Parts: sequence; structure tokens; C-alpha cells
Amino acid sequence: MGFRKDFLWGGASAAHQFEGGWQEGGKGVSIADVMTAGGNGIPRRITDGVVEGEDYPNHVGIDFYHHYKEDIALFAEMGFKAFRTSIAWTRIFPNGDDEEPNEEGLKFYDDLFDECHKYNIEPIVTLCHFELPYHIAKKYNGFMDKRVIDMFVKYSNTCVERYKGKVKYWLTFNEINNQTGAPIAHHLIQEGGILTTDDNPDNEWMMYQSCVNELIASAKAVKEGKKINPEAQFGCMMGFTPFYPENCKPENMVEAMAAMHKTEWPLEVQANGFIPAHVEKLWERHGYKIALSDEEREALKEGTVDIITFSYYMSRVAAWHEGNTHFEFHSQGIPGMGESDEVDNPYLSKTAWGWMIDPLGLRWALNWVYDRFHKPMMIVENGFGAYDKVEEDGMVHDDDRINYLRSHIEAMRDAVDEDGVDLLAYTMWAPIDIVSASTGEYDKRYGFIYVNYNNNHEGDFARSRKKSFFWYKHVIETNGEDL
Ligand code: BGP
Repeated sequence: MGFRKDFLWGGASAAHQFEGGWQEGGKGVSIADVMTAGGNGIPRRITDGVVEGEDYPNHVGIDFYHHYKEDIALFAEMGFKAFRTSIAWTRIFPNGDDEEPNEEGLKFYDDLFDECHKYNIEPIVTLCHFELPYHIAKKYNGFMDKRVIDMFVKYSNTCVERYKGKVKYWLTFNEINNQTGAPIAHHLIQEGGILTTDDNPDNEWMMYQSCVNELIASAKAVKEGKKINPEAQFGCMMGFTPFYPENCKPENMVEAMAAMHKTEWPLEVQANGFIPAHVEKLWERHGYKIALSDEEREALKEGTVDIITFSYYMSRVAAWHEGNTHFEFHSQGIPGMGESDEVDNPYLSKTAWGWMIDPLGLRWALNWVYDRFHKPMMIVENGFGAYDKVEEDGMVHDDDRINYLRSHIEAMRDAVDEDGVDLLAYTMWAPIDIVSASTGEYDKRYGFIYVNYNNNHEGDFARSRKKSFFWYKHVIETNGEDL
């Protein structure tokens, strides 16, 4: 009973949120490098190139680029079996469409993966985590252009070939479903949101088209990657949020189903190999002409994933509104698209950023995915963003974080023990404080390891262990028995 003996306990991060060194080692500019800091209710913005005087936190991250040995040693001290990180596309192909890869960039990840293996830490590697090369966004309008599919596949093949003996687990795109989950520019980052605006009526069509192109790129990368390295295991990566109906009114029940359709459809594509009927119907209803050839449909079929991975932070609630013409969930009131179909959950508390805390939702999520696809799964993100305070004893006593993680690991253990789901890994987000993806803040902290740096760019990047560091070490030591 309990977790499998070889369960991969660890943590997860993403290149743009912690590496820094944005102009070192021949790296090119990514979309994340032209994203301003937000916070305090101000949204992040993607600027057209780097603008002097703006704050771009991803330029520095937490300087992992120069601290990776120290950081991996700390992960090893906690007993990590796995570390999920991403490769910055622009370290390998600085412009995205370059002929030859950048050797210095390739070498950096060689060293990083070697450092992980030194401590028997298995790397789990995301190829594209919210950071398309800026040049691709500008020149091709990102994944709206079919040529970018081949650029991604070339990049993926280069990595799978180079790190053959070092990386077994590959995830193609981070939270690929967020591309169409909420039609605001922030979610167009991966495709190159620079050329779109929030109130562009073509946004939804563009999001579907660019997401379809990403799905084709992903499938081709899986198929070719398995030829390059038959040992490799490829996974999709979803941002998973269960949707509950507001109550047992049948309309709300069907609205919650529609919300799951709307937000998780790429998972169906990557696991089943075809576009689900409900999506084809939505395109038809809206008159979206999605370019998808027979050959591309075949590619989707041939490139299904081996494992399903997802992030889990919260659940959400869907409500039907009188006057809605279809069961078609909209999370935001968008011009021409009606009011928001999302409401609060009165049974749950929230983080300081309004994310609903729902450990049982994780058990529900694991079952929802396993019931449908029967493939091994990994939880590759789950964590608690908070304002941490260093106390007089020099330590962060992050009991709220411990409670959050404990309750989620318990729910995950129940899903394994009582429901029989096949779970391979748990990599919490993020073992060390990093830059927040949604707000660009340093002060939204997730780590077991505190980094002395803040929103005002004060601090020396010194690392120190929080109370949760010692708690998680014990969790790993007991393989999740003693929480
Ligand atoms: C996920 C992203 C991560 C990470 C996490 C936490 O959606 O995959 O990159 O950032 O959310 O979000 P945030 O950093 O906005 O708190």
C-alpha cells in the first residue's frame, strides 16, 4: 500500500522564471524576456522589444544560471528523486529559426543534467514552458504560422538527441490547454501575444488555431523523439482545474461539463489522437475555419503521449446563466461573449491571490484523468504561493505551506490507495522561490528554499532553508507515509 517504491518525489520549475542570465551563453530573447512585472492588481504586459525603464524580472530570475550547483545540492539534501525544469528554447536556437543550435546553450543543460544525475535525481524536462523565441512571435506571429511547427520539432529533436543518455521524461508544452482556457492576451504568450489585444474579436479563433498547431508540433515531436530515443517517455502537460457545478440544478451540471470540455480538450487530443467532437462542433457553431489537413490529423494520431502530466492548484465552479444560448463556458465577461460563468466556492478558503484551496479536488482530478485515459500520470506542479516572512530566528515558519502540501499529498495517497490510480511522480511547485508567472512578482513565494530577493529588486540572492524544507525531507524519507 502507499506510493510505489520508485515514486519520483521532487520539485518543478521553469527556465524563464528562475534561470536569469537572459543574455548569457549566446541566449536569444524570448517572449518571457519582454514581459513586464505586474502585481498589486496590475497585469503583466508583453512589450514590443525591451523598453528602457520597464521592469523585466525574468532577465534575472533568481540567477539559477550561476547558482544551479548550489540549488541542486539543496534539492539533493531534501532527498529529491526528480527535478522538473524546462529548457529555454532561446538558449538552443536563439531566434527559433536558426540553422544550427547554439553549442554553449546545449552545454549548459548538459552540465545541469549531469549535476542532477550526480545525486541520482531524474530530470523531467519541459521543452516549451511559456517562452517562445521573441523573433518567432514577431516574424511569424508565433504558432499561427505552420512553419513554426517544424521549428519546434527541430528544436525538440535536437534536445532529445543531445540528451539521450541523460533525459528519459520529456513534456512538450507546459499547460498547453491554457492557450484556449481564457481568452486574454496573457494566455497568448506562447504563440506571441504581442500582435493581439484583449478585445480582438478574432482572439478565440486564433487561440484555437495556434493551439491546434502546437498540438501538431507536439505530436510530431513525440513520434520523431521516440525514433531518436526509444527509451524516452513523452508526456503532455495540462493545467488541470476540476469544475464543480454551482449546485445540483441540471443546467449547472451540464455547464460544469462544458467547462471541462472547454479547458481540458487538448488532453483528449494528446491522449486519444483526435480532436474531440465537442470541439469540432464549437468551431462549426462559431464559424471558426481551423486549418487542419488530413496529414496533420494523421500526425495527431501517430504522436499520442505515453504519460499524462498536469499541474493542480485549485478547483473552480461553473454556473449556468439564464439567457446563455449554449452550454459553452466563459470564464470572463468578454465583449460579445456574455458574462462570466464562473462563481466562488463558499466551502473553500483561498490563497492571498484568490486561488481556491481544495485538496479533495486533486483526488477528483486524478480519477477523472485516469478513468478516461488509463495512462500513467505525474503531478508536475502543486504548490502554495504566499507572502513569506523571515522571523527573528532567521527562518521562515511556513506552516500554511506545509498544511497545503500535506493535505494535497494525503488526497493523492487516497487516490492511489483507495481508487487505484497509476501515479509515477509528484514534483511540487516550486522548491525554491522564483518569479511568479502570472504576476511577475518575487514576493509570491512557493519554495522550501527562501531566496533573499524581493519585488523592489533588493537582496543578494542568498538561499536559506524554510521550515517546510525539513518537513518535505521527512516526507520523502518515509515515501509519503509520515506526513
Ligand atoms: C502554472 C505555471 C507555472 C507557475 C505556476 C504558479 O500555471 O505552469 O509556470 O508559475 O502556475 O503560478 P504563479 O507563478 O502565477 O503563481
